[in-house]
Amino acid sequence: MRSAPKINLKTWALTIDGEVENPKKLSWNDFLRLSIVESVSDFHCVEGWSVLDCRWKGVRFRDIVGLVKPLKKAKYVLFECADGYATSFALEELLGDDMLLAYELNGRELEVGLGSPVRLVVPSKYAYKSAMWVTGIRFTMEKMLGYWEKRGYSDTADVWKNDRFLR
Ligand SMILES: Nc1nc2c(c(=O)[nH]1)N[C@H]1C(S)=C(S)[C@@H](COP(=O)(O)O)O[C@H]1N2
Ligand SMILES: [Mo]
Repeated sequence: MRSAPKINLKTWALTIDGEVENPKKLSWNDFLRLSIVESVSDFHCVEGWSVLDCRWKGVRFRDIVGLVKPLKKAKYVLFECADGYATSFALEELLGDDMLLAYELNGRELEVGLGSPVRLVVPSKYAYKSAMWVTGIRFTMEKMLGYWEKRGYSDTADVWKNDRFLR
């Protein structure tokens, strides 16, 4: 885990690009104008702990998809973070109701140490897939491996299949 980056909301931007019809660069205010939902889910770490009933508030990833309109050839999504961290998914894995770009947890704005202003929440995957301090979302044709995935952690990271490390 790298240390939390200093982020100024006045200059913060979320860049969404790659294989999409409508690339976007959202300011903090643009982001808050997207449709906001709440979603309660559990959070599982690959090291064995879980946090149950997290009440996240944010924007559904699916709505981001609707905004930028990925091209047919976009099959994967890479999340890039202000601290240099990255992780990626198959696009189809991110379309569920509880995949959020979250900015609040249990009624309070995220603290910097929890990924503020925006972190990804993907409850079906181990926590290393939940990118904090997200500043870039890139739709790609090819799979791009993330930080831990390059270092031997499972790329699928499915909590229910116990996909922790490459086997
Ligand atoms: N940007 C960024 N996101 C990150 C990480 C990181 O180092 N940088 N660490 C990951 C790992 S390994 C874990 S276990 C979770 C920790 O999230 P938590 O502190 O909210 O439990 O964040 C994930 N997201
Ligand atoms: Mo982790």
